[in-house]
Amino acid sequence: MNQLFDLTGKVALITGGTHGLGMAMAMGLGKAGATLVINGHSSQEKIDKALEAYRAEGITAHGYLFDVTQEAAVIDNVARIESEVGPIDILVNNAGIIKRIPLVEMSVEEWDQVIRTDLTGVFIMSKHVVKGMMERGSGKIINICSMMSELGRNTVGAYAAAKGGLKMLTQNMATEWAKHNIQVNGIGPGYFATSQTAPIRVDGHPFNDFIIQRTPAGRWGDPEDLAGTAVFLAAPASDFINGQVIYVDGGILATIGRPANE
Ligand code: GCO
Ligand code: CA
Repeated sequence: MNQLFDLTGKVALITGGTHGLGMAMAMGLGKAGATLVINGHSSQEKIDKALEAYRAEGITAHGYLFDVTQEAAVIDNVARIESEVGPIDILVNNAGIIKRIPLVEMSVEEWDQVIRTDLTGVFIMSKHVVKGMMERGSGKIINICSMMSELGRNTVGAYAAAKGGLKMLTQNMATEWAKHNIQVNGIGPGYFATSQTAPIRVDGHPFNDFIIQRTPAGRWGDPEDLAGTAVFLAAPASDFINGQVIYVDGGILATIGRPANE
């Protein structure tokens, strides 16, 4: 394989790598040669099922059950991973949640939960993984952003605040850590067919038609569409790229959209 995109011998930790976009990106990293470590927080069963899926593809994968918002658990599990699997070369901060509630109806508890998972969780994870990267003088951190890092949408205010914040956190991490040969970049997925978007993707749902109409490519993203960008940002090919968010969106951010009859 071209060395620019070769991840052989690298350890990649993907939070929320049990399903959806996290799994699709992790599959890409694994097929490029990385040893995978996936994190999940809901159940060991879900992790085991995911590990089976990776192993069925011939990918070496390990699973760890912990919550990225709990600092003590993060410290403990990062240490376990580094001693049981090896130093973490690549961290993909993918774990996230969404709540679709208008801001005037949203409780502070609901708001806090979204910010805590989607923004604070990335800070906690990165803070504890980057220390080893600094000592070794290399590392790749990929933060999973969103269309909502750039655009607003009714009902997703807390998510947009977190994902907009995550874009700036990405720039700030790059600012502080680039001198250690650590690259911190983001991926901003457009609208993808996953369980997260299932409630708004059902046939006949006005949002389903809206997204297809609003996306120049004329379709929802397939999770596999993200794998190439994940590999690129994890590989030597991107060693001088820092603090950028690459949007994988079928062209959504390139355009204002078009009238329904055009
Ligand atoms: C929504 C969607 C989005 C996407 C994605 C867009 O309700 O608008 O769920 O938030 O999941 O993050 O990039
Ligand atoms: Ca490197």
